[in-house]
Amino acid sequence: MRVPLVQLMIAAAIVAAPAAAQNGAHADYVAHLAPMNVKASGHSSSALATFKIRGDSLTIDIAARGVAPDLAHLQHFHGFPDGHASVCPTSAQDKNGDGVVDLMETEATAGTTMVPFTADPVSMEIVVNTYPKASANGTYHYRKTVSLSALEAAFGTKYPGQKIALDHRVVFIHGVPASTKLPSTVASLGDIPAQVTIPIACGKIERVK
Ligand SMILES: [Cu+2]
Repeated sequence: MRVPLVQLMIAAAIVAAPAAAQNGAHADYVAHLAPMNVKASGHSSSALATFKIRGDSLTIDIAARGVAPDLAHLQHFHGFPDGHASVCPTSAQDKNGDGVVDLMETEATAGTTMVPFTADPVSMEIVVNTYPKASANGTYHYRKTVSLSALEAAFGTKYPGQKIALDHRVVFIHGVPASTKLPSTVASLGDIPAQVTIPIACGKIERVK
């Protein structure tokens, strides 16, 4: 029996629609990153981060300015593994009063380091050398498109039962030159120098479309 082509097309459209919706099909998120630790870092850094979901494509775009020049900057979204919403820390999170809100002190309001914005976010690898490097005038533009389903799968492996949930996360940019003098009380991750992980900008991700 021959089924007219137009009927096949209608049937295909009906089948395809829920699958696309499941993938979030079409959504835009934005984070306006404001400067942090300006005094200690000597830089007033800011950035605009956008996240565009089109079907299974997630395009991450981060344009930063005022960051330490000629330096690779760590950048990630941070969040809580139980899914509750993060907010950017304020100076109130400088619990030891050393004048710096260090990476460890951000955890109370922002949670933990989750997804890296590197050459390969889906790897979920945090300690890599593919973070963007700032130009001589302290700007950079990072842009990466990944498979949303692949990222969700990697995320769900690391945080079982959890979703990426962008609008519950915050974006951080980190890093000042190795030569920057910081108080010895500024904490970092493992044996990574505090100059590498010090947060210099933060912004909460909001859904805009
Ligand atoms: Cu981070």
